[in-house]
Amino acid sequence: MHQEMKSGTALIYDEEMTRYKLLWVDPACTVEVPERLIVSHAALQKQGLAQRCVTLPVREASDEEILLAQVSEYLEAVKKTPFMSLEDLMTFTQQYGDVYFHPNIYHCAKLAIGASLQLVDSVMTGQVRNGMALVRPPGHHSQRSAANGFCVFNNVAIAALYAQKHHNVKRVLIVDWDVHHGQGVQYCFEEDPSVLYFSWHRYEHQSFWPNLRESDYDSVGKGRGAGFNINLPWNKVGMDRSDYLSAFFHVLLPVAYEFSPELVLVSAGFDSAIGDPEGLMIATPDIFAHLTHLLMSLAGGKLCAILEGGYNLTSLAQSVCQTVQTLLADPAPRPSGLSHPCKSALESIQCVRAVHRQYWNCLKHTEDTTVEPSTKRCRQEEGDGVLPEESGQKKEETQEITWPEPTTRLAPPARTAVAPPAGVEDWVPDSCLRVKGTPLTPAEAEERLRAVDPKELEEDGALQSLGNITALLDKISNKEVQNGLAVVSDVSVGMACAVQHAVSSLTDRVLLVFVGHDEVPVQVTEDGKVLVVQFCSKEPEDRKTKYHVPVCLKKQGGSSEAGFLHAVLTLLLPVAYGYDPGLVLLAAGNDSWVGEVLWAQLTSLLQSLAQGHTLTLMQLGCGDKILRATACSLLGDPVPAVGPLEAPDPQDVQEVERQRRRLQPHWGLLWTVGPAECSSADG
Ligand code: X5A
Ligand code: ZN
Repeated sequence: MHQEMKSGTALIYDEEMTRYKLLWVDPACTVEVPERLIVSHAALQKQGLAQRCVTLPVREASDEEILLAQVSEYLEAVKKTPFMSLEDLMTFTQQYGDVYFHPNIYHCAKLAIGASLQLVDSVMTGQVRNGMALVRPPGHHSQRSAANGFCVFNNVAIAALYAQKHHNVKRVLIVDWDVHHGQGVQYCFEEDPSVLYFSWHRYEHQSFWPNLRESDYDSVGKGRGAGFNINLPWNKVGMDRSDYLSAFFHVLLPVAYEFSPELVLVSAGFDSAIGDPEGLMIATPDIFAHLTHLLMSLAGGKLCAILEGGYNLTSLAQSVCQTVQTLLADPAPRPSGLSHPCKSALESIQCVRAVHRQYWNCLKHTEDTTVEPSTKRCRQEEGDGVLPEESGQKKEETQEITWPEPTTRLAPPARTAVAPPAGVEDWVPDSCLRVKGTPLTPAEAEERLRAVDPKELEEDGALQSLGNITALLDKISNKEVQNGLAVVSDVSVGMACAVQHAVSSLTDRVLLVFVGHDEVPVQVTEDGKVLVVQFCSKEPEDRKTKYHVPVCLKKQGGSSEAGFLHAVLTLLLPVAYGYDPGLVLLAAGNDSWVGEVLWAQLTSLLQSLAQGHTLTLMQLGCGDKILRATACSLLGDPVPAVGPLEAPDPQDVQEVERQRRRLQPHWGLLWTVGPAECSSADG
């Protein structure tokens, strides 16, 4: 109830947009079929997802709206297409690349924009939290006066400009995860620092469509817009989930947080998923749950996904469902079996980080490698006739490629259970389930907590706290609730108890994230049952194992937020995704310095793991504000944006980088340069 009311998800679709198709033979355009929308919408209905969304009607965009990103000569020309003969349509089409016209496409193109603007309106007015528009024709290849790549008008570019004009939005982030470069979007905002455009795309050293020099990583924007265009070219096919996640952890997310958008638009093309005949990538549809989730913590959750490409009907429908189900705040599937990005992906990631380090504080520390445009490098490599190392693993042929259907994502009947201390519960949101456990007996407590000084259990409420923790974990274990929050008299004792109980009855992998200076009362062993990430300001004793990640950050100053986020995005998340816990335990000690905004961010981001199974432990007396923020984040409410970040403290960054280097041999998602270091291979 809570979730559907407070964080509604809009779904915008109209069958009318299926009513145009290719009327002649053109091999370049055969994949762009009406069924793309039909199967996507049918899958959403079949899974009961469409019914959970707020259905909004489409509308036609006005001339004025279209002209936000197109010139009037072009608009006037397209206006004539409904009245053209087949022959005239073919002739008209020929002046553009890889696109086709149809008597009804102008109408559909106006609806595609109108759908996108309806979505922006509903999100910006707060009618819903987020949403998706299922549209045809797509938009990101459309240029001011040209159709291109199945696109007539630039839906996403117009949506961004419309949001700025009508909703006073200052900064818009456009994430283009379609497998093609949205060059039309790049051209539109090249000189505009108020719109940050990120695109990854199949490139293969410029040999893949649209074969543009300016799709390479060294196109960073122009003039005042320098730094606000981020291209991540994929120079091989066969990119997988680890490649995509690394791009998010080490390029997009740090920059996006620093930029601090007020609205996130996603050019949501699913030709970057497995089975697609255009992309030839191998990331399974579940990856879109994670990409979506990771973006939902930005801009106060204001996210509009607008369909672009996606040509394998099975993969497309599954990917659309993964995206919408995540927008609806259902728990993401566990990110199992991740490894490390491939050599070619690492090279691209390293290059894009290097060219952007002069624009973004979060990238300042990256190696100042001199990088040549990848187009040049390719000719050298291929001139040799020697294929790069990994090319054997990345297969060109996709016939008969199959993958398991994504698992059903079931949300437990209740989202969040809270065990508040008796009498003090003003801060508990109504939709939380309240839980009171049976206090442990002293004998039970001692049995469970052999590592803890029994004196600590004599404290007021200690046994009740432990009973509450046990009760919450049991409810998570029984799938009665997704996550829980316990306010405890002693966080250290609570952590020890929770880890012990979770390992014995819930999962064989617990991720413990602790903010505080006390020693973590947990044995970190090489069997990997527990992985501890500790944020603190004084150097903890370094337990030299891959399962202990101390992050020593400075406590005060305006730059502490940036340092903390840097650690979360580039160290904690990559390790956590590689570890793939069955439970996340999040604990704030009584000396935690992390404020409620960052804490809510952390809580929100970590819910992409362990199917959302998170138990949070907070110190009694830590304050209603942070308790309420935590509970709301656990409930799946949008978390407040952090705000544009200052430069992180260099010492903080050094500490994170030190740990990153130490742990790289063990956690492949930490890598940002090739094992041999790609630049050394050139020179
Ligand atoms: C929206 C989109 C792809 C055009 C490919 C033409 N367009 N070869 O995915
Ligand atoms: Zn595409």
